[in-house]
Amino acid sequence: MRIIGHLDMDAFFAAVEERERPYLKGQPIAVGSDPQGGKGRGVVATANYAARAYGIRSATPIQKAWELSEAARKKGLPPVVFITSGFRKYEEVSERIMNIVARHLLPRDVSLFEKEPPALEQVSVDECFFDLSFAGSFEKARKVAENIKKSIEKEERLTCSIGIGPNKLIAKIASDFNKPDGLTLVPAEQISAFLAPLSVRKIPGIGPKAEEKLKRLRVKTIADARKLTEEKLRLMFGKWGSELYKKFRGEDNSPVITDKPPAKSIGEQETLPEDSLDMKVLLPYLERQAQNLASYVIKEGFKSFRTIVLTVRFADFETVSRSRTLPTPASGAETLRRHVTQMFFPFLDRRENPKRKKIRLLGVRVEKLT
Ligand code: TTP
Ligand code: MG
Repeated sequence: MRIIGHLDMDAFFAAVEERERPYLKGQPIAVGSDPQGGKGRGVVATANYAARAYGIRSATPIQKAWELSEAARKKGLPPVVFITSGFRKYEEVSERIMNIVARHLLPRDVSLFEKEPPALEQVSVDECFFDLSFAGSFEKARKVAENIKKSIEKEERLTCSIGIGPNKLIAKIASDFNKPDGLTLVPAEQISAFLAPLSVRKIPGIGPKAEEKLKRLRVKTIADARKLTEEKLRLMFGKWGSELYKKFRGEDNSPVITDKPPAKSIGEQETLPEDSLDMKVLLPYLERQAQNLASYVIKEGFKSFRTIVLTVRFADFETVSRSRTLPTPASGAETLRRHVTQMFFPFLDRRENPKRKKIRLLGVRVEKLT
């Protein structure tokens, strides 16, 4: 039995900005180009759910978004906070999310080694398909999905929505079904009832034009669309009509195309039980990670590493990585520990931590393995 999952982050860019600025909690936020007091050009990349209540969403012209915000302000509602996007940052968060998902698809020890690529296909910055067939049943797949959601919540303080179905088509429609923070399962026997009341627009590929064409035949829901014969659909849409005929019935055989395995690296990261800036608390964590990592390197059949990456996440979720590439390959727990500690000290003072923020997570990774 195939069990496929689809994950999509909720209001992704906006949620990343919101978590980094606690004072924005609950405020309407639009991420995109600069509105320049209503004269700006460009569009909104995304809006959080509070700003969507004002009618602002992805691709809304920024000028229009500004007007909607002003209109809300005149009604006594909070104006929209406009944030210009930092795509680089979202890519980094995206990568960490994909790693979290991947981790849950593999036995614990194997995931650490990034050995076999997990059956995960990233399809955009904030969404991916993954194969959950290994779980064996929908109920067990639900457990895995719940754990993925919990890990993302705990490690990234972000919410996502997950759909689970017998194929990619159903998984994708299901993840969108109960946003934000949803988890929707649609086993094979429920496909027909699940799809029936939905708008034809929920079928990926059906945009405003196809919707309009169908509307002329008084077809609005997928149940309506199922009354059309395959021949009729082919007349209307050409070859694509046959695909649509299947999609209206929830049929889809497309495979999860496993992404290329990531570059060889081995890493560990750990969220501390409590935020801290106390060297006596933090150093033992790093030392233990260095120790573990050095033995994983050997266990994985490598002799040496050349690049060491230290990741520090502060209490406010700002995340900084510093790497050091050695002139020659090195090995051993003691060497690793020494470098990691040296790299870490600046985070305890002005050099890397001028605001003396507490630390929430520490991670160490080694690369250029030979
Ligand atoms: P989406 O997943 O479509 O949107 P979203 O995550 O913001 O909100 P939802 O809760 O409905 O999933 O897109 C993911 C990110 O991609 C989004 O945060 C910003 C970016 N994006 C654009 O830059 N332009 C666009 O037109 C769209 C649709 C998305
Ligand atoms: Mg999304």
